[in-house]
Amino acid sequence: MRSRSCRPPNAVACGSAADALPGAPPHLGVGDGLNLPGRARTRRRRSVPAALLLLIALLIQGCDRSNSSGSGTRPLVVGFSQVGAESAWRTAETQSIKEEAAKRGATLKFADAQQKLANQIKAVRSFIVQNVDVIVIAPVVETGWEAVLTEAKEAGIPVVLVDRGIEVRDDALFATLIASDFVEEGRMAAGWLAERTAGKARIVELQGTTGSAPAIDRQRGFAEGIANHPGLKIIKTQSADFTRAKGKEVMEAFLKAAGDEIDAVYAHNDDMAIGAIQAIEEAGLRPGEDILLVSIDAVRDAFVAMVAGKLNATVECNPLMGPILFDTIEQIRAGAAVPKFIQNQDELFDQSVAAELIDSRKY
Ligand code: GYE
Repeated sequence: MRSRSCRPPNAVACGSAADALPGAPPHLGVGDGLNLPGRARTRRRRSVPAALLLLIALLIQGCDRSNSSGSGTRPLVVGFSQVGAESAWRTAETQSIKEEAAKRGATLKFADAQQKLANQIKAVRSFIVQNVDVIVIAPVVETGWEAVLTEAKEAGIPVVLVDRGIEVRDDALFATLIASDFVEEGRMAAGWLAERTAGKARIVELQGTTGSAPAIDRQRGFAEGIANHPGLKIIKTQSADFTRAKGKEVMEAFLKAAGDEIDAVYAHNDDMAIGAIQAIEEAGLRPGEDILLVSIDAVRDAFVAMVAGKLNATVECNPLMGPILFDTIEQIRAGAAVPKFIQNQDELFDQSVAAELIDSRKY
């Protein structure tokens, strides 16, 4: 099944990824395995050598570490395989997860896959060897996960997916997916464009990373959204890998090939839209006026571009996953049932609200 598109009836909608879930278990503290009162007592009993006591303490901690099913008293160890650092959104997500791990005294083993599935698989295998408590993956693409997730399952290590879903036959291979509904984001972008252009525009599409859940679903959602508007036509579509540099490069090629025909750009993320804005300006046209732009993420630079009148609208995709991720991990470790899909709620912002909201944006 395609986990990213599943909408089980028990899906939890989160008003904001920054909201903590109520009733989460108390956080674990660093050094809980070697607490001070115990050591103070040993000093009073002078007959027991300090080195022996230290050895016993380390052994106790070692036994506790091997118990990965309960929440225990030792600090939580999480392995996180991140896609890379291709966009401002991605950087914000990484920062949120690192900050939350530090806040809760958890050890985060972070691996940057540089956009490669092979690197992610290697990282997950290394987390299994290190016997981490939980493995968190932001999967670069949807397919290719069966074997390594089966290995994690056999090792008894729960896997939590963040921000992108995967396609696996057995969805018991992961505990939950925390993400936005990318199809809906595409529909929202299409709805805005249909309204703004009264249903008439020749559109070029900048797609995200080929084979990734957000690229597949944002394309699908947008196509669905324009289906009832025969005057809205996609005249060119190509991947620009979610980066600014490629967004600019692909837009330059579109402008060269289609010249005056382009009325609007639909970009699967803000970074590619910002790259396209540069290409449009360099071609002597006015982004936001001669060519309309709508994209997804709602990062700070998108608000800057909207205030400047160069980007017309952006659909939010909240990257601040840290708090909800660690709440969910604590629930899994406490043995509580968690929904298979925990959905972030997104909304669309356009130029009319950009100046008013820019200072309150958190990423
Ligand atoms: O929209 C884009 C990124 O997976 C939701 O990946 C994420 C997407 C995000 O690089 O900017």
